[in-house]
Order: sequence, then C-alpha cells, then structure tokens
Amino acid sequence: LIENWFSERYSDNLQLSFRVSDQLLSVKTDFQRIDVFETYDFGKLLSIDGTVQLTEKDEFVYHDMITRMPFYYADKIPEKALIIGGGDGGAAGELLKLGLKSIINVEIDGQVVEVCRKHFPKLTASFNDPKVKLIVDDGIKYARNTKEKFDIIIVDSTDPVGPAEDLFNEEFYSNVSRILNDGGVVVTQSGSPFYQPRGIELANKGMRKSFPHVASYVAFIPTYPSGFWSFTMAKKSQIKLRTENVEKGEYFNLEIAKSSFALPEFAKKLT
Ligand code: AG3
Repeated sequence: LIENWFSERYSDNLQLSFRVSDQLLSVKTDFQRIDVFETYDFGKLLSIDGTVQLTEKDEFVYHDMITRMPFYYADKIPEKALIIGGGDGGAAGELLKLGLKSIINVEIDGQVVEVCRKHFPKLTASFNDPKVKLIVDDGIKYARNTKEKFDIIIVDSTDPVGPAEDLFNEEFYSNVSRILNDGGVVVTQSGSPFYQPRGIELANKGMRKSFPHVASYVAFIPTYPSGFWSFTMAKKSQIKLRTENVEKGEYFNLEIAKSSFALPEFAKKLT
C-alpha cells in the first residue's frame, strides 16, 4: 500500500503533511510551480512553490480577514477596490458580498487563474461578475502607473520570496499611498510571526515610510505555518472601526474586528 502525502516545509526540521488521495495538477509557469491536491481533511489544496495557498476547508478565514477588516476599518463605506495577487478570486468574491461597486484584480500569473477556474470554480466565480475587472499583469507596475484611486487595496500575495518579494518594500508602498484615497485602507498578508518573522517585519517597515498609521492583526489559519497568521494594514488617517452594521462573515465578527490587533509580545516586537 502506497500512501501519498503533500508536505509544506517550514524548516529543515519541520513540515506539515496532508495525506492526499490524488494529485490533480502540477504545472511550472513562467513565475512559479503550481500544484493542486485532493486532501482527506481539507478538500482541495492549492500550493505554489510548495507552500499552501488555500484549501477549500479553511480559505474562509484568510479571505474574511483580508477583506472584512479593511472594509470596516475604512473611514467611509468603500466602493472601489484593488486586489494585487488573488488569482484564485477568493478575495474578490468576499468584496462582492460586501457590496463593493468596482474591483480591479491584478494577478501576475494567468495560469493561477486558469488552474483555479478549473479546480476552485466557487472562488473564481467572482471573476464572472461585471463589477470585477481581472488584469493579468505585474501588480507593482500597475500600482506605479495607474491613474485610478481606491478605497481598499488588498495585497493577496505569496510569501516575500521570489515573485512577491518586491510587494513588501517601500517603493511599492509609496505607489500604493498615491493611489489610495484618504480614509482608505491597504492590507497585506504578512506571514507567520513565529516561523516567518521577516514577513511582518518587512510589511511594517515597507508601509511605515508612506503611512502614518500601520498595525498588524492576526487570525487562526490551520493550514498555514503554525496556524497563527498575520496581516498588516495601513492608513493615512486613524485606524478606527466603523462600528455601525458590522456584519458577520464565517470567521469575522464584531469581537474579532476589535480584538485581532491584540498581539503577543514576541510578535509586537516585529512590528
Ligand atoms: N496567499 C497567501 C498565502 C501565504 C501562505 N504561505 C505559506 N503557506 N507559507 C493566499 C492566497 C489566497 N487567496
């Protein structure tokens, strides 16, 4: 009997393994390697360069927290959003549920979109909505050149190694600041404070040059390194919750909105 496992390596000495019933796809693109597995416990799993991007079972945590937090921390109800990365369509889908009027999603790797259309059609359904404009291009270039302005900017990227590295630096965030409306919010995923301290450090440093208000928050994402995951947001105005009509997601609720900025000391030191 041969058992098949997919593992994400956290270090030379530690990995998280999923027993899988099938490998549905493995493709090398111009940017990265993409794999899709059928797991036993988490449904389908999308991996990029050996790192878990999402599973059917727990993607709701990540997508709730990367969309609803900026939505309710924007000074006014946001209408226009930019997503950089997010080729699976999950973030765009949550923003549609929140009533955004216009969403531009800039994904660098068209093959991520193709793979997800085939294997994660519930997530990519957002790309069929006329309010969502999908652009396959480099988000760094887009942020540098666009004349549009946004109420929410979501950086839904891979870890800060390889293609996504420059999405964590000061030059990128100075362009983000230029295209973000006053009162708007930018947010990025910033890694596991425990296993990837560099992510949260870089995000804070990258944003602080261009934004007076920067704060990291955390969520429980079982399939990411350590399960304890950070996001970092920045604003030109105070980081203050719009408390009227805060609607629940599957993970997000009013208590989470208020409490998820509470960081343990070791993580606070990285910000
Ligand atoms: N993108 C961020 C995933 C980072 C995970 N890192 C890791 N497993 N080492 C998620 C894509 C979902 N839209």
